[in-house]
Amino acid sequence: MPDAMFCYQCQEAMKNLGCTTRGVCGKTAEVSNLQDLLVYLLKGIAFWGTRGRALGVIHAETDLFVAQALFATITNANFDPDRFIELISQAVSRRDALQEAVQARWEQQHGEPWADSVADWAAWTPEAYNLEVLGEKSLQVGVMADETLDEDIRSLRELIIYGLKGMAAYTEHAYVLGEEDPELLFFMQDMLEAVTTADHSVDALTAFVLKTGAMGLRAMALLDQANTGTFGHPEITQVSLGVRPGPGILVSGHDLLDLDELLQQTQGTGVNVYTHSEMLPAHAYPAFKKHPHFAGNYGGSWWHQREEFESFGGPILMTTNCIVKPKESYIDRLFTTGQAGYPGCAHIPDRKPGEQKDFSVLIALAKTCPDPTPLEDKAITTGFARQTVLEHAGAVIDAVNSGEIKRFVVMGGCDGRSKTRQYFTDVAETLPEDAMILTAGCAKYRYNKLELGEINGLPRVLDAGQCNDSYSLIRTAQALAEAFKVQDVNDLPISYDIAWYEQKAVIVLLVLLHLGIRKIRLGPTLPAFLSPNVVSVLVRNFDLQPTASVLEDVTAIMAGE
Ligand code: FSO
Ligand code: SF4
Repeated sequence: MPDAMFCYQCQEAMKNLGCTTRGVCGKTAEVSNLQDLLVYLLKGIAFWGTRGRALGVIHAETDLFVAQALFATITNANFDPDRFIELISQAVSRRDALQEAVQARWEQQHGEPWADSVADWAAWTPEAYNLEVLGEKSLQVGVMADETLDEDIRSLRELIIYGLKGMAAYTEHAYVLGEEDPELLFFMQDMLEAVTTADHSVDALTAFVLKTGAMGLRAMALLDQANTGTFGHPEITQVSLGVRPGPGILVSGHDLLDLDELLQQTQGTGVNVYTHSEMLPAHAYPAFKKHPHFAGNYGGSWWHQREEFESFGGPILMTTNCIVKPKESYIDRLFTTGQAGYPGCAHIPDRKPGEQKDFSVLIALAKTCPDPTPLEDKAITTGFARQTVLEHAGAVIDAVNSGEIKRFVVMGGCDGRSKTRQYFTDVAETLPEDAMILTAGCAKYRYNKLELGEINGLPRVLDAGQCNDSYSLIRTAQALAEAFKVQDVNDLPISYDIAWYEQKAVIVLLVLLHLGIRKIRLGPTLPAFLSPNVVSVLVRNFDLQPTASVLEDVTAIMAGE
């Protein structure tokens, strides 16, 4: 396979233009191109899926497969070419089964064979599932394959696809916990079909972007229901950052069911369980807190993992993104599961019906490993999801009325490697003491270990949870709007200073735009996939703005600008 690729789906895209030979994330050209081909074939499933629905043909497993496959292509989730070859092969066979059923139903209903033309993505079948054949095709189907495509159309199409990827991740997490919403799966295919439709104008695609935000909100609500319904509502919780004597397993990513099963399987084994990065908020759930061996959080956000996984010393489980190229020193202790994957790392297989995943190999390995090396010795507070905030609504409202809280600043999103992300630490430190920070996602690690004090007994940084728990922040804003009898959420004393990295942050952004939230600051850079005209539309309609200097932004935020 050649070394040419094109990917600009995340904030770390090379020179904020795009990665063209190898991803800054470590993704090879080979994997990037296979991901392009997989998305191309998902459009083929959408071709038949959308037509099938009109005829009453629904393949529910294939609908979910589309979400899982989209999830596998998000930044830093899966680097394994073999996994993508397998997904491509599944996509083709599922697509062909759907095609057969749709055409048969058509003939049954119309009394004549299907005669409509069929797009290449809905029909192309490789002669073999190997890198040579798939690689050659993949070069014809990527983001830049059609050089003549209008740049605004390309930009809006990709914005929709990246939003769908984030939505797919959230939807899949909800499905794993038994919360289902087929409309979300149908919508993903409607949009995959829409982005292949040549006559959709800029205006039509812009409307689809906002519809994607609306459905993103629905996906986040579904996941919130799944998480809180299964594990209880998060409670205010002090999480230790230190280590205990005894071996441990470190869990990263977002999948709470994986954590749940691991906690059950490690019970009474003498092996402690620690969280890393986005798994930190799990400590706030009643179902997990009850385990005495759920020991604490180890380290910081995802991109510190090369040092932290090394010093942890024991097995590490990556349940989703964000994976960084592992060092030799720990690659044989690094395990992936679900949609995550890395060549050379052992993968824990999916659950068999009615059974848990089998984590015994990690537990056995942990017992042979040294105890984790301590990194720091303090505690941080999490658990300010919607229920907790509502329980403390009185204190919050009193503090606003008395002037103790002048402004809320939503600083959710992702962390990343760029030095310019120091901006978010500096903003948190520079905001005056009457500003309360609401956060969710791994962006919080830029300031959640600072001593920023309290307001009216509440910490100045209220951590709602993982990036998907931005849903809680939205519910908090809506509750404040109700309490202060404000019609338009933009009239609340809330500002948005969002850090983004990958496609889950893209769907969160689209959700905020769908809710009509204006004056969002987005950093550390605007997405490379937004064309200048698309940026202008977002600026004109939503006052979206790139982050500027810390002082400029803090001054403007406190002035409500
Ligand atoms: Fe972070 Fe990675 Fe949660 Fe993302 S660990 S960057 S937006 O995967 O999903 O916040
Ligand atoms: Fe580059 Fe980001 Fe794409 Fe990785 S995901 S190849 S860093 S744009």
